[in-house]
Amino acid sequence: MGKALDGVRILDFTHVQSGPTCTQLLAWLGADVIKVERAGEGDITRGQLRDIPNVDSLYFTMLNHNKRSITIDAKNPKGKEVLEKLVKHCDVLVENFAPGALDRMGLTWEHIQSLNPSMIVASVKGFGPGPYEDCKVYENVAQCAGGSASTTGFDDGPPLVTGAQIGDSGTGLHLALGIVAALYQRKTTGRGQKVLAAMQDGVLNLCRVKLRDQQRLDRTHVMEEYPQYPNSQFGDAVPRAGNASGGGQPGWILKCKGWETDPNAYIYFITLLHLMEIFGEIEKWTMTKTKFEAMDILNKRDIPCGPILSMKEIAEEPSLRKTGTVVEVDHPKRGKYISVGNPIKMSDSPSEVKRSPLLGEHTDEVLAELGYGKEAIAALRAEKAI
Ligand code: CAO
Repeated sequence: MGKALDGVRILDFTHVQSGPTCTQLLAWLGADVIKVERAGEGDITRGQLRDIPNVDSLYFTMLNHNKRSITIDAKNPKGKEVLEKLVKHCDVLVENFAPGALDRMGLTWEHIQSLNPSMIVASVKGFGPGPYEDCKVYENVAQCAGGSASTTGFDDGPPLVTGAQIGDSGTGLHLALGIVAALYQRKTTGRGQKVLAAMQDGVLNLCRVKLRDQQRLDRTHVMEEYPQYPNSQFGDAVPRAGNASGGGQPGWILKCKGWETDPNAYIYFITLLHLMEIFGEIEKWTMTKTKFEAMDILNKRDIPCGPILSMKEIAEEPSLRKTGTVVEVDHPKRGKYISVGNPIKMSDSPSEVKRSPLLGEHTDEVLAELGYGKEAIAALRAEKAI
């Protein structure tokens, strides 16, 4: 069966997490993703948080499925020539270098346009235009600058970052959507365009309900679904809401049977009036049930709730395996590992998860597609351009 993005070629200049999340999704949707890396080290994550010596880390393998890898020294004149050929050959360039790095490589928007006017140039940056536009940014910086940290945690504690990678993976998702829309628009205009997803903006988009609450607070000075109501004071900014839900349905995390020893023996419970008193009473009951027993009983009565699942439980959950949301992948150097598959399911564009490429695994193959013969490839290699 074909794939939604069959025929789309991506020049993937991404590294670390945000950019690779985007290009991995595009690859699952069928695009041919050619990942350009520096010879030797490659994407820095190949070597970070390794669990097996000298083998690509899970950090790398789980973010770079279904891609091809080519090594090019972008600062070598001959390497630059190869890159320029790739610019002409591809539909989209995706990058998440520090601000200015692409320009310093000579790949300015104007130059790319002169080589290929229909090329879409998609970037993740930490901040959009403004006072911080030149800053380098990692996940937690974006969570802090995008409003997530100030609204996460308990009222009497410090701001907290969340384990969900909303700054990196969240922004990668936003960028992928921008690229797909730009490809669609190109069908009528014939032109490429720049697509920018700033991490601060992506996090703020995911914290949209908290900006809603800021305006409610400005007007009414209290918010009845927050745990601060009615017993403590609201200040002038949206407070941390503990485990209260961000929607109109107040909820809390309650202990279940086994909570004394199992850090994840809890259930998320949603209810309405007299919150804390009700939660207190319900918790007396949930503490007599495991979280799964409570889930079964409550769902039969149409009461929304959710067990706190550990990563171990998620990894072992048969229904997630069945849908391909959790997949087992075989890698020539590390053997079998599990990963998150494509969370977007399409009836006419199924995703198969293929292992991540070894560093430079497809250099010769891609160069041959660009028209380089064996001798030319050997010469490039001798000059360390590839
Ligand atoms: N050949 C030659 N040079 C290459 C190359 C190649 N194939 N690939 C990369 N380089 C060079 C770049 O040109 C750059 O060189 P200069 O700075 O000298 O021009 C250099 O490698 C470093 O790139 P970088 O600035 O992107 O990397 P960094 O480690 O300094 O910063 C990061 C990393 C993530 C902070 C930065 O890239 C960034 O802010 N990116 C945007 C935001 C983002 O995506 N953050 C998410 C990171 S995941 O938590």
